Amino acid sequence: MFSLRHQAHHPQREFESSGFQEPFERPERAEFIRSALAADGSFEFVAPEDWGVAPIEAVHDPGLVHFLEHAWEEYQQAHGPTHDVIPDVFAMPQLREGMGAAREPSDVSARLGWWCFETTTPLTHGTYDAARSSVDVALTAADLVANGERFAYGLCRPPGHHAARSVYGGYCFFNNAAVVADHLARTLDAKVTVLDVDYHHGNGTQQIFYSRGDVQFVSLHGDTERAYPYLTGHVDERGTGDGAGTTSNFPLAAHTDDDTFLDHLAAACDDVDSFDPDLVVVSLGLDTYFDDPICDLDLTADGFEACGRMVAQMGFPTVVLQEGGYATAELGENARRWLTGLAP
Ligand code: SP5
Ligand code: ZN
Repeated sequence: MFSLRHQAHHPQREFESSGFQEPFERPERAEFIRSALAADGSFEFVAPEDWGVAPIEAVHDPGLVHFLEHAWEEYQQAHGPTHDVIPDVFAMPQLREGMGAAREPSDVSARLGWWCFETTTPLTHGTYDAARSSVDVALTAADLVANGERFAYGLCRPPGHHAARSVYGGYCFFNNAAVVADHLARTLDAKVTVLDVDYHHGNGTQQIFYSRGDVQFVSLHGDTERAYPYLTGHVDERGTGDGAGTTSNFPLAAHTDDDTFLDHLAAACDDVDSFDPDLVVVSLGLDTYFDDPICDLDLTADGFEACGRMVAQMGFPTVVLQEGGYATAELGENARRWLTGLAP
């Protein structure tokens, strides 16, 4: 599943560590993956369908969806012309400590910091369309698996797992994996696992399902004591209420290699087996690669193939959705190897 509409999201720059830099999350990422899979010859490409906003609003605040649809235009009218739109003030709850909850501001600049939690995720003219297309790609892949395919891969861009119910960031706008997991759980009355192997903790997915018993969230990630997004991903986060025990986190040390990662993945798969889902959704980040420019794990292409093989061995119907991965030139080969391990 792949859509060219991702190209409409093309930020000029990312504001991080007190400076602007070339965005790491850029359109070529998806192009490299698409061309590597096409060159392989054993992948069948399917065009995505339009699923509308209803499945998105089942996991996200409709206010967030509405904001993302209109914010770029509103900002241009108020402060434009600009190519990228980035918040400059954040609605930290501490500002109103002891004064009751805040209300959503009316000013568009203030609303940016209400709906977005950080500075590296610009809105551009085409961001909303690209983010919608990414969800359509994910849901079309899920639909194939719901209809009997053992595996499908959604080449999602922009990625999704940092987007929580009511806030976007981390290069993510709509949480593709969460939309898919919720959609499958509801429409099939099924138990679904989201297995997140991106380098970064899938804070958004964890938040969306933290109190749900029908969707399990299992994540391997660089320990958030040192790694983005910092505030979630600890082993003692296990879920609450109906979701008690349905969240598992596996924080990893810097320079974790293939063998150690696979040991942790085996433990994660044990948790999945115990939950015994009807379907598995994989949040596939390839930023665990040794040469990723913004991460510090040491996986290789052979390791990725072994990961795909281990996930397939669990035996569940599986939807794989693309998340991060910033070693752009090697991204296609790494995705191809992971998927080849899954479905040789
Ligand atoms: C989907 C995905 O992989 N999102 C990743 C988002 C990472 N965002 C930037 C991390 C910023 C870490 N800043 C470290 C400062 C070191 N100078
Ligand atoms: Zn990541």
